[in-house]
Amino acid sequence: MTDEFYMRRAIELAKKGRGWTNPNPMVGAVIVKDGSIIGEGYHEKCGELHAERNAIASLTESAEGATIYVTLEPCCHYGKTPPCTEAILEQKIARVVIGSRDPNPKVSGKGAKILREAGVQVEEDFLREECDALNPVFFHYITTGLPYVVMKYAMTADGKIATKTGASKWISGEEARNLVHEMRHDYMGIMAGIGTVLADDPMLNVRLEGKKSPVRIICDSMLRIPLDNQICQTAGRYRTIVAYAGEKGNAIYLEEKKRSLEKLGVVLLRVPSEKGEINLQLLMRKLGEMGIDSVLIEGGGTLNEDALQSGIVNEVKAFIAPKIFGGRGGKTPVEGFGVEKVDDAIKLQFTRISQVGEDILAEYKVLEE
Ligand code: AOF
Ligand code: ZN
Repeated sequence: MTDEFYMRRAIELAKKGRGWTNPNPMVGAVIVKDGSIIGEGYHEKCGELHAERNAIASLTESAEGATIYVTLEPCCHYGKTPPCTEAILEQKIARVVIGSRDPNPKVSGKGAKILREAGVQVEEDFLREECDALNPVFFHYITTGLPYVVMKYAMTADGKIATKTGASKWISGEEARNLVHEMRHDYMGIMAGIGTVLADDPMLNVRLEGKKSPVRIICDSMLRIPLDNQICQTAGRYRTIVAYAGEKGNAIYLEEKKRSLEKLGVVLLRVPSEKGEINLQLLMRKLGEMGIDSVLIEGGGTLNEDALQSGIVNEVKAFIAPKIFGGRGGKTPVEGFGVEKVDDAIKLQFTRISQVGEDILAEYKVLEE
C-alpha cells in the first residue's frame, strides 16, 4: 500500500471525531510497519488523548522503525495531555508523515523540528489540502480567537424563506432537515434572532441519537424573549446565552427580566453597539473567550444581514428547495437595506454543490473585503 492509502485512512479516522473534539481539531493517525497497519486512532473528544497517543495505545506490536501517518503536525507542548512528539520518540518510530501544519503558536513547526532533530525522518504537507479541509474551524479559531461562523438557510427556488403570510414549515425536505441536525452537532453554538424565537418558539437542539446539542445563542437587543418559551424553559438542560444591548426602556423591568432569565439558567451577555443594537463582532469575541469555536447561524433575514455586514460570517450554506412561493411580501434570506451597486455585493467563493433528497445544498466561503 502507498503513503496515500494510509493517510486517507488517517483522514477517515479523524472524521469520526466530528463535533466532539471542539475546540480542538479533528486528527487521525495510522502506524504502519512492514506493509501492515499495527495501530490506529483518532482524537475522540476534547480533553482526551490525541490521535497519535490513541494510535500508540492500540499497537499490536512494537512500533520501532515504523511510520506514523498523522493528519496534523504532532504537538510538542504540555496542554491537557503531554506532547505527542515525546510519545513518538519513546516508541522509536522512524518516519512521520504529516498532513496539515499546526498554526497553534505553541506548536507551529516546532513539533516537526523536534522530531527531525531527534533523527526522525519527517515529511510535511502530505495530502495537505484534504487534511486542511478537516479543520477550517480549528485553524480559524486558534489564529483569531473568534468562532468560525456558518450561515445556513433554506429557501425556495425563487429565493424566499417564508410565504407572504410568514409560513415556512417546511421549505426543505426531510433529508435536508436531518442534515441540519447533523450540522447542529458539528458546530459548538447555534445562533438565532429574537424574531425567529417569537415566531416559531424553536428548541434549536439536536434530536438525533448519539449526537450532541449546541449552545444556543439568541440575539435579543431589547430582551423581549418571553420567559415561558421553550428556549428559556429548557435553559437548565441546554446551555443558553441571550445577547442583548439594553439598557433602554424601563430599567426596573429590565433588571427583573434579567434576574428571571438567570434564574432559569440563561447566561446574559450585554454587547451594545454605538447604535444601541447588538454588536455582533463584540459578541463573537466574547463567545470566543468563552471557548466557543464555531457558530451556526439559523437566523432570519435581519440577523443574517447584520451578520454579513459585520463581517463575522465565514461560510454560507444555502438549501434550495424545488418550490416557488412568489409574491412581493415573501421573506428572503438576507434583508436589511442591501447594497446599491453590484460591485458592493458581499463576495462569495463557491466551494461545493450537492443534492440532499429533493433539495440542493450550495456551499460558499465568504471572501474577505
Ligand atoms: C488535539 N488532538 O490529536 C492533536 C492535537 O490541550 P491539548 O493537550 O488537548 O492540546 C490541544 C492542541 O494540541 C491543539 O490545539 C493542537 O495544536 C494540538 N494537536 N490536538 O486535540 C490531536 N494532534
Ligand atoms: Zn498531541
